[in-house]
Amino acid sequence: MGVEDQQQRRDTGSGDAVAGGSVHYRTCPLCEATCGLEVTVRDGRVARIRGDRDDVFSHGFICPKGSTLKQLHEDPDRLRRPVVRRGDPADPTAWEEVDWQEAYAEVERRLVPIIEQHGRDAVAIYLGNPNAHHLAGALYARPLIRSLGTRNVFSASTVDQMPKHVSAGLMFGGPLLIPVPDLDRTDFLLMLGANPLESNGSLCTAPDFPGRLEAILARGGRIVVVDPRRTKTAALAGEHLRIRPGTDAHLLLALAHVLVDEELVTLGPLADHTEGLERVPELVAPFTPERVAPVTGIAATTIRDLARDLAAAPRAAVYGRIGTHTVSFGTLASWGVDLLNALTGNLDRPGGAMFPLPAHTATGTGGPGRGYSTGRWASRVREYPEVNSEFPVATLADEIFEPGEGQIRALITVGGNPVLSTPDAGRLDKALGALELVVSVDPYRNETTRHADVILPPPSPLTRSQYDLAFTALSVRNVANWSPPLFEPDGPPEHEILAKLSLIAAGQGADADPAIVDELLLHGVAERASEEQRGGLSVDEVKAAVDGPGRAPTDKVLDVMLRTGAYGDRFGARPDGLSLAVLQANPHGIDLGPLEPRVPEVLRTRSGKVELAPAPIADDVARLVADLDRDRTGEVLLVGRRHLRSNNSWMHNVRVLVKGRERCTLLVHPDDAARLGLADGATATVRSRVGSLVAPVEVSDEVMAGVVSLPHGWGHDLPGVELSVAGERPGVNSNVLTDADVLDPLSGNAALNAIPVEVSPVVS
Ligand SMILES: Nc1nc2c(c(=O)[nH]1)N[C@H]1C(S)=C(S)[C@@H](COP(=O)(O)OP(=O)(O)OC[C@H]3O[C@@H](n4cnc5c(=O)[nH]c(N)nc54)[C@H](O)[C@@H]3O)O[C@H]1N2
Ligand SMILES: Nc1nc2c(c(=O)[nH]1)N[C@H]1C(S)=C(S)[C@@H](COP(=O)(O)OP(=O)(O)OC[C@H]3O[C@@H](n4cnc5c(=O)[nH]c(N)nc54)[C@H](O)[C@@H]3O)O[C@H]1N2
Ligand code: SF4
Ligand SMILES: [Mo]
Repeated sequence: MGVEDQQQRRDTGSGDAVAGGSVHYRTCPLCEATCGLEVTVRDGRVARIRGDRDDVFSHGFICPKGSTLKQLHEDPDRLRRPVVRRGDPADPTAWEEVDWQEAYAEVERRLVPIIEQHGRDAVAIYLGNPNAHHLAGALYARPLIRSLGTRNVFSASTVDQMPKHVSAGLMFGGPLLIPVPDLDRTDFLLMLGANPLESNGSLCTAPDFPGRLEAILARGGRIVVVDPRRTKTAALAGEHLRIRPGTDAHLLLALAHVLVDEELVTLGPLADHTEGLERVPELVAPFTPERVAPVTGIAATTIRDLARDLAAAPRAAVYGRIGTHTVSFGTLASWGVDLLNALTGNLDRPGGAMFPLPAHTATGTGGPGRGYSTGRWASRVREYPEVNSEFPVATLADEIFEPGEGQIRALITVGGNPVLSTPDAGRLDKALGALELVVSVDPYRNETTRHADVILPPPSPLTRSQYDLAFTALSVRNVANWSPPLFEPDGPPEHEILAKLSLIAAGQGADADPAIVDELLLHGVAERASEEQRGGLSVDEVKAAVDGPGRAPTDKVLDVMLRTGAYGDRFGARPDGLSLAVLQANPHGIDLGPLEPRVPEVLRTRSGKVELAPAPIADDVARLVADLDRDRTGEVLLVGRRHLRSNNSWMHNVRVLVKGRERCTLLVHPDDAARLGLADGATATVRSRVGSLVAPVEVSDEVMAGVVSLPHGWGHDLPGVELSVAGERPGVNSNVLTDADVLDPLSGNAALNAIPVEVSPVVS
């Protein structure tokens, strides 16, 4: 293991021994791993952050980002007050700090006429990744969307995991019914397009993912990593299959083909709970290992052996992430993963892929549900189907540029940086510049928010309570953990900002009381709670039960969810059950045990069964068959990568994370370097159908020949950006190369990997 990995385990944060001070525990909100942090505060400042050894889930694990909550809190570039832009973003005098009331008034003054003149669809919203990591984003984004009343809803989900939502929706009946690999009990993990040694895991919440992988090997299990690059995860696993980017769906269906062909299919616990098994043989028939081998670059014998080993393993889990989702066959690959889990008897079985039961949700009631569908409406310009009430962010620029009824004229961004994170970013950057109004809820003036007319900055994460609604539902153990705010906020909390925007959008004016929205939200959950426990508390009694001095409105809503949830105290009916008060008394979290089988009651399909061959997916297989015969000679394909010390686009302003060697480099295989005349340390021009950039070359056989790799989230040198540290080494924006026209048709997810490029030396 290299130095960086060791640092990942090390238990220290900001350094020196801390004498005195008070100690606080909280969950890190920065990535999906949800590590417990121990924060020492002295003289009103963070003195040290390290891993909380007593955290029931993370047991002291921390990565280098966890301790930088201190630096983020103290970052002088973090906005403390709203700013209004009155001129060109690049002109420093154009940016004026205003007070909150003025900022809201400015939003009202400019937003309301746009709605009145051009209708509600003229205002779009983009929600970024951090919204999934805190209560305000998770609870208050929906009311905002509802008040806006627009169909132009976009989010980072369509540059990320939307294919998983679609396959889960079609197979299990709900977009959030995502099976999670049971890392701690599996004997065989087949992992495609994920690099948890850098990312710390995704759609699989497992603090100390590296340690959990090592434990698989230590107990005699196997890990096979499928990735075009020999990542740290591949190195740890010891078994690495290099795959041609964009061909995981082909591989997965070839594995299924072998299972069918060699009669290795065993549904195990699912035997009485599936529908559509009879369609599987015909769907996978074209994907013989021999035909798929030249496409994927993985030998036919290897594919056969892998399928046999998967079938033979006592407990196996197949897991795919970013590399399998952000490609044009994303939904097929996502289906392929769970199809394999099902066909090998590993779906819903310990050590296989299982459904978590988080504390804030109730158990399913059983019986068939209403099923899942997409395309209830379509986007205006490209007619992309709505998926989970969103359109692909890849088409946001189209909707801004194309004149006509319904054209987007204003955009609200909340915790997102689409100028660095979405495809054909150069075009989107221009599109944002052409809007009549941009409002951003964001702590930084960055590549996206420099286009804002008003920036409304939320206070630092250390000023809010923390409970992970999203990631407890994707977790390898059922765990509940709540952390109180550590410091007083230096401005209104984020739920209040979002409530204010909701009220403005609803026409109630900039002076309306945000408590109106708090009350609506609480009333909604209280009403449901009251109905669910027939004969129990009235709505008002539920509301009174979760009230408390100084309690944030988000925490009241959470308390209702917890108390009526699967482990809840049902407001006293189950005295040893969970409530916010119980979590408050347990600062290291509460472990609710390993995942339990949940089929069939978890299913929400119309049939009440696991749908193994849902029609929209079955129909899309023809596209994959056609791709088998595509001529690929001479292709050079671009893929992305993540580094442990970064977090998408927004943590490059933390000096301790960006020091050291340049990380925004183009990885090129030595054979390609020789062929293209590229030397290590030289610069190369990379060109795609939509854009080009110049990046420093790092020659390495880490990547396979015919593949180049560039991380995303860089390119901080745009005029008007106020990130002093990030600006020192801006890097380049890889998404100027990704093509907004190439997406996964079923989910609308952008293809951010497997981008055809031309690479040539820069001649100086
Ligand atoms: N080429 C390529 N592109 C990719 C990817 C890839 O692998 N390759 N990955 C994709 C993935 S998985 C994702 S999730 C997206 C991310 O895409 P985005 O969500 O658009 O981008 P982030 O970089 O996460 O930007 C987060 C923004 O939120 C702000 N922020 C941070 N904390 C808070 C907070 O508490 N409240 C608010 N309101 N704002 C906050 C930051 O300042 C920043 O502006 O990028 C995608 N883009
Ligand atoms: N340090 C850090 N941690 C993060 C983030 C971060 O930016 N930095 N971002 C967070 C977010 S928002 C997310 S969604 C998660 C993502 O978590 P992961 O999915 O683990 O993300 P990556 O590290 O990008 O790993 C993707 C891998 O896919 C490979 N790949 C690319 N194309 C293909 C392909 O066609 N097939 C296959 N099989 N592999 C391919 C890449 O080489 C790379 O190794 O990480 C989260 N955690
Ligand atoms: S792994 Fe993720 S949750 Fe854990 S400390 Fe690092 S950033 Fe925070
Ligand atoms: Mo993501």
